[in-house]
Amino acid sequence: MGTQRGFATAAMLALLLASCARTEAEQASPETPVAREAAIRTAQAQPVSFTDPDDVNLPLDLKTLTHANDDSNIAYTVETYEPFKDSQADFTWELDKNNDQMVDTLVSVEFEEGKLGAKVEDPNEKELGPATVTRAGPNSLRVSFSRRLIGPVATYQYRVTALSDTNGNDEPDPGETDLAPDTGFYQHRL
Ligand SMILES: [Ca+2]
Ligand SMILES: [Ca+2]
Ligand SMILES: [Ca+2]
Repeated sequence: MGTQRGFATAAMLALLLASCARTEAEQASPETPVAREAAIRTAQAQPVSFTDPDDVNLPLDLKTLTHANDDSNIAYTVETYEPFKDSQADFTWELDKNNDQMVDTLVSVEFEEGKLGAKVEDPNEKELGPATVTRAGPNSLRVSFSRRLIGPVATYQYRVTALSDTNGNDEPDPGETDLAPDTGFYQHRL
């Protein structure tokens, strides 16, 4: 009697253990905290892209805009419908950090002193820090800057302007710009 009961208890225990092990295995795979965090990081690093229509008869007609970020930097790319020379490049990203439709920070790329340059400024043209610009192709370029320059925001919105200075006066005039998006802003969730 005693042996039988002992055997039954052992069998029950074995069953119980087996079912526990199965449950644990199911829970462990594939959503471990490390895997989940890695997945989030990968998702954050994936560029998000937007398309602007072929809508202006200017050398710089915005086509594709992307944003991406990692823990320390934000990067944008711009692609136009036609190839452009370094000397024609004039792009500005206008960032609204507090959702009041007013621009708080500007990231600009211009051809100055014989080369492409980029910087981060406030609306009064006070330089907040450097940005790095590289050509990504005959129709495109990439600019990146430190996240520290925009402070601890979790999300912000931005729009992009391309200036084709067709009258050569170094100033934006009506009919010289392409704006993306045409109204409003793109959202960037950091
Ligand atoms: Ca366009
Ligand atoms: Ca604002
Ligand atoms: Ca002009």
